Amino acid sequence: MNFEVLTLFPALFPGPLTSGVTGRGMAAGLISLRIHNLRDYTHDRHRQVDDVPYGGGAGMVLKPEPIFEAVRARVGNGPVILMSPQGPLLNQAVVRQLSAHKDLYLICGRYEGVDERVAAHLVDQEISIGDYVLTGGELPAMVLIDAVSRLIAGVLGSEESPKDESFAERLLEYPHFTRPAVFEGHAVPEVLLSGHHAQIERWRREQAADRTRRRRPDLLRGEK
Ligand code: 4FV
Repeated sequence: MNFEVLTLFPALFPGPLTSGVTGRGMAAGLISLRIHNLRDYTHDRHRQVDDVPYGGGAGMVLKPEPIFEAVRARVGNGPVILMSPQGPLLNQAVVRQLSAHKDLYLICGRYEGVDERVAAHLVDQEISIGDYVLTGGELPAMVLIDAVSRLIAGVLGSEESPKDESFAERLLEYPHFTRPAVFEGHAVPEVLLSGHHAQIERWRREQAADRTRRRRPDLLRGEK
């Protein structure tokens, strides 16, 4: 999987992605990151990437020209995604869909946002990581890269497994326990020490369903 990222702050990358699973995935050549500096697609001596909003109002808006030029010069031919609060929320189903592509191109907004003609006439989809406003699209891009990378074959080592994890079946995950069997008087559930796999599997399914019912009933109703 090749990730291309268009950003005003290329130095933020690869950042946290060099550690752990994604770091190993990059070292193994299973995932690659190509960072593009938006300013490299300007041609005026001020290298202008933003301008005042038509209609007035505070803040600045990213201009369309450098973004269109950058995307048209891209290496890959997978989906072009604008990270933005206006997009549908990223979830595991969307992550799974994106992981089927060979490459993804991620556009990171800054300031008040990006000229609407980018969303309307250039990108394949907008994606939001949550209903809150960040200072930039770089952290959302890293979140998406991390989540998608986990599903690339060979990226997860034996100590992790994408199998039956949270949201795979729209359920929260069952509780995990490890040694010691008793910690500060809190014991691990007996069934997990029983070695009785069928009973353990049933307990885990019940736990996942129960905590989903209590904490995230929206998941059971299949709400987006
Ligand atoms: C965001 C989000 C987000 C909006 C204005 C960057 C900021 C600034 N992106 N999910 N939530 N972006 O807040 O994806 O341009």
